[in-house]
Amino acid sequence: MASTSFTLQTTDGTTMDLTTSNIPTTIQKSTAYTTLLESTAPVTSAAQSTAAVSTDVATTIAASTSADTTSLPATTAHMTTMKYTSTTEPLVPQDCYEILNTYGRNTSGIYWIYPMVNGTSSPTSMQVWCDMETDGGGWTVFQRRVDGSENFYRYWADYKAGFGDLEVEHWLGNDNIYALVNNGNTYELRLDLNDGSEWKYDLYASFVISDEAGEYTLTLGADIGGEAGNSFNYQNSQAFTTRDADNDVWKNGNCALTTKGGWWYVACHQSNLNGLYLNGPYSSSRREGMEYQSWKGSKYSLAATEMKVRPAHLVFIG
Ligand SMILES: [Ca+2]
Repeated sequence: MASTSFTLQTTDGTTMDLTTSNIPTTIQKSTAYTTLLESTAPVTSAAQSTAAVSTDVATTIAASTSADTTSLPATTAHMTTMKYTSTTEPLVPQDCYEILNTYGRNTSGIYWIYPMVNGTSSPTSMQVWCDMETDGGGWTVFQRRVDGSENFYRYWADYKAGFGDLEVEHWLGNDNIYALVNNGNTYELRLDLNDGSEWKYDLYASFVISDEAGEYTLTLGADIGGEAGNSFNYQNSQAFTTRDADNDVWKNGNCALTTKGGWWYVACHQSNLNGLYLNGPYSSSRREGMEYQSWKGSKYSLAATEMKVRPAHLVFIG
């Protein structure tokens, strides 16, 4: 039986043994300097996260590749991309923009990312849906509604951890969103909204939430584009509220209980994208639908939504 081991020559002259124990699934030979390790699981090996290899790594791998390693499976959209380089650039992707821009993956789908909260030393690994199509792609999606298949009227622990199906309806989870948008980059926020017949969007210059101790308080930058108005801005500076955690400013009630979502409620909302999936106009005065007031007014529940972030590198100030 042929060996499945590789030895990579690193830039500092040391060698690194890559065996089946630390190559989760595949190794892909690409152009020099962009050799990729890909897997269907999070990168957990310390060797993987610290290795640096020379620009001739592709040649090195080719020389040591045995027959059974060359037949390893092809890349799919569900694979993590990991880059070994001789520079100090990040060795694991922080977000979908990096997967697009640095690793060259331009197909929308599920990917592993490893955002690291600024000032800490260990990344938070998570799977996300990457939108690689909208306005050039590179968007990390953290909310999607599309058919009402998922229940969004949930508790604090659910919103904290995330729920749903990344392929369909989901909430990425407040802890994951916190890690993502506090990794040192400034992220712009895009809301894609559909009323059953057409899409409109709303774009904000920056989007941050605090950690759980800060009740995931929302800090939103200026509205910088889109045709849907700016109703999300009304929720700015508010803590997150769920049916079992009343952090809103309504003294005599809980907005999450009344308007049936988990959100940055004030008393209560001009947007309610985690509200009930009512799909069109509705008559209840409780305003529990997926509203975006500045576009469709109140008592109109949207048919589909996505909330997504991308580094604000395209925003020019001055
Ligand atoms: Ca309250």
